[in-house]
Amino acid sequence: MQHFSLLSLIKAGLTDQSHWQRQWRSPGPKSVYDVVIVGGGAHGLATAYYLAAKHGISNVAVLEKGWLGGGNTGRNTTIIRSNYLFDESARLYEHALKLWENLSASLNYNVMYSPRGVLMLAHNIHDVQVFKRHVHSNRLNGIDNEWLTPEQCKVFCPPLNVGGAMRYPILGGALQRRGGTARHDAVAWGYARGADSRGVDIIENCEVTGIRRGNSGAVEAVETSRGIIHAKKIGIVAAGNTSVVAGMAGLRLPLESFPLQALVSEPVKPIFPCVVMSNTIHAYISQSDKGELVIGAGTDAYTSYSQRGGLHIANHTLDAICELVPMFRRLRMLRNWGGVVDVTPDRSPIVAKTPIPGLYINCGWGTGGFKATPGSGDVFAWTIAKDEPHPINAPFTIERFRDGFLIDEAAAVAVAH
Ligand code: FAD
Ligand code: PYC
Repeated sequence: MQHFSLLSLIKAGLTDQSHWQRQWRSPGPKSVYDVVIVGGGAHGLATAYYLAAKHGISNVAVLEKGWLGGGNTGRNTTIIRSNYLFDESARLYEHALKLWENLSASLNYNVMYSPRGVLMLAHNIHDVQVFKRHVHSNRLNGIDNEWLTPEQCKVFCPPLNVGGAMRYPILGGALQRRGGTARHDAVAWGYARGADSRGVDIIENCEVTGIRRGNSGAVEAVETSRGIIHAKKIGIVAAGNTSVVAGMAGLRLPLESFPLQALVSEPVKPIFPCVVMSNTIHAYISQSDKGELVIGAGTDAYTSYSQRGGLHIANHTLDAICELVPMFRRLRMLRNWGGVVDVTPDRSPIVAKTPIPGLYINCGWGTGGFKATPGSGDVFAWTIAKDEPHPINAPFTIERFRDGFLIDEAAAVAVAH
């Protein structure tokens, strides 16, 4: 029998970490690209993929300061759903959900999309009214969503505690059966592989440090830790850091950045059949295929670029989850981590051209952009390729904050933060 050292496995590209790194070329930058995408998260990679696959634009570079999917893409709790209140959001997230349904086949890469149902729990009269309003609004938009009584919640998710004296009693829930989860890093890898095979250059460890504009004001190049790279068009998809990168071109954005954290428990046998969200107590639970309970907590109260959240926020979430599912008291937590999300005043994203010729931005997904990945990449690629928005992202402009056409999902509580 042959024995291999870890080093030899890494050199041969056979460890888990190097598995994805060896799948594409990481060439030196070319002198000029048609499009440079700043940010190698799943949104940036999906954008590059659709530019090549749908618009025939493959002279594209994706520049990532770290490793692919190492930002929020690889840090989120992977909840996928399209049960947003307003028509504009419903169209955007439903477009994404439809793409999720065939994504593994389209990419020929298993992203482990699992439509196991997302159940949003109501704990007070306000929740009940808001979620019932969502159910009606979603149905008018052709999106599945249904109201469950506490007893029906218990049938759908048996570990839930629907009786007893609780601080947060379960008064019912809104269930989107087509919602679910996917494997986050596989999404980044699948899009990266698809983009690479169509000729896109993916350049890791390449931080963008400046954006150069010509006399006309149009973008011309990015300055990076690996030198200057010329580009006719630049798309910024740098969640959490968008204001910093856009500021390099002289563009101010209505964004704030907050830490958001998640935790996983030790792995256990399958016990939790669906995704449960509780907006009121800022807790989300699902079980990964490895058996870990994946638990999302709330955002920190203060702005920060730190990729870790306050311990008291995690403690609050665990308190609440142990009330919702008392058997979880016996579990140990394995690890926690944080990401940095950028949020707009109305908690809806900006996916748009900017006033600077050749500069496009995709940001402001806040705590909820993973679910949007395929739809976001698709409509952003359209916007860059045609220099005009796709009808689905047309409302998601920067100008809406000046003109007052907000898409106020913050007030609509489509997500808990
Ligand atoms: P990222 O994956 O963060 O990619 C941006 C990339 O840009 C990063 O890799 C970063 O390194 C790179 N970058 C930044 N600056 C530069 C630079 N100067 N030069 C080069 N590269 C740069 N959403 C959901 O829909 N469902 C959920 O359940 C969910 N849970 C979440 C839980 C947590 C704990 C967190 C943190 C987020 C959660 N989200 C969720 C939100 C979701 O993760 C994000 O909206 C989504 O992943 C954003 O994807 P992205 O590709 O835009 O960003
Ligand atoms: O958008 O569904 C969501 C979500 C859950 C946890 C964080 N975001």
